[in-house]
Amino acid sequence: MDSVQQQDPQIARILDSELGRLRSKLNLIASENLPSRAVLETLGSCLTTKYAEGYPGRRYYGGCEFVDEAELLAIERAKELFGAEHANVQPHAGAQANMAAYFAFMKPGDTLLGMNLAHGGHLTHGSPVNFSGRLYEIAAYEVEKDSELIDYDRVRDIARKAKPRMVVAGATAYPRVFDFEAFRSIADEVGAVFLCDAAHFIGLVAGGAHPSPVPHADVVTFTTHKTLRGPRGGMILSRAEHAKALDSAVFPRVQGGPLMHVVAAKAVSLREAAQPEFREYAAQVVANARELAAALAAEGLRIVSGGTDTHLVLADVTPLGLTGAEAERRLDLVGVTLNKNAIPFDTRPPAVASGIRVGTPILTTVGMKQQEMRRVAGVIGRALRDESEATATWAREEVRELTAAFPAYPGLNAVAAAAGAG
Ligand code: DSN
Repeated sequence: MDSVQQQDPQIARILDSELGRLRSKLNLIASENLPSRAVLETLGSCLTTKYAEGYPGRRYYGGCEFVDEAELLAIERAKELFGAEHANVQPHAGAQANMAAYFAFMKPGDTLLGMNLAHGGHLTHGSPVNFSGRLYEIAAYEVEKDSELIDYDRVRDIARKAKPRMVVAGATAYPRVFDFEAFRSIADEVGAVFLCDAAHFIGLVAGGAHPSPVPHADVVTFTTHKTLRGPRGGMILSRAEHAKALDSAVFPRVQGGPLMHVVAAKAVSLREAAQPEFREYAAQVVANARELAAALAAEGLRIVSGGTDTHLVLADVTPLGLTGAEAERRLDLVGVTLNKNAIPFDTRPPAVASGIRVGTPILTTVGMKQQEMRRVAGVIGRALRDESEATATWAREEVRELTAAFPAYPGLNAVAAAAGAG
């Protein structure tokens, strides 16, 4: 701790400020979470120094005996937790996990069927500005205009016409459970590989609060830092038959040396996710999101698809006469952090958007429950409807009371966390 403060006061101040921000705002970014202090300490450990290109027992560097142990633990814990035949714990992020999985099964020019980004998909599911949209022919499915849900018969029709090599289920802003059996049957019918990008909901799967894609998909990719509450990073699960193709796609095709401090921190978070308390956490994340959706609807926002099955809610703010960008700005002023988000069939550009996306992983980690969700929705609704200074003062006080009662990282010193001293 002292060394950062003494050697680099500018960075020490930034670390302190960021911890202060986490503690003083209501953090509703659906893709973020607060990993445990054990995860933070492992991230700040000496494992960051180690080059370990290759896999346990097959490295290109000496001195890997201890990082081998860490990686094997992460692999075994992932397989056990998710009931998977194979795990690769090295992807630096979700995008690299997807890239490796695509490289394992597709050649440039092959067709990928994924969810349209504008309807909730992800950049790596075929956006023209991403490598996926540049390397592959893209066929996209969307939600239906009336229900804002996926119609699986329509996905099947698109797959029959496009004949994709890979079908991808998964999204960043779809609040509903994907029908994995339907995707399996569609993939089988057209002879495609079925990949589920479970980045957003994998922690709910670990905690038993969401169906698992593992029995249905050929490959499951995800990030470890969202609902799973681990370090920033990616992971791939698969059937044993695909292990070799996926491993060689991660290294050496997509990545070089794995980040061994992150791999070890993944192992720590997988152990945490296997504990009974994590099941309670996952169930509460969903209960909180459902409560938040209902309370936001009562505040006059339109809830996309009418509700949620997961940790996130997509809400249309146009009934309040606002854009998503304006809503994000107004809420930031009173201490509520979230992101503007396109809603299905949005007529506004993504940088403006008509909606906001809110998620409950962080509020649930700090201990909030349904009654706090009603207060959070009250802050959002009133701050969006009324820009007066009196309302802003009331909203800031609500945020102050809630964050004081449910602090992020109580007792933690920001610089000490970064140094691994806790
Ligand atoms: N950026 C992530 C999210 O916010 O959903 C997806 O990668």
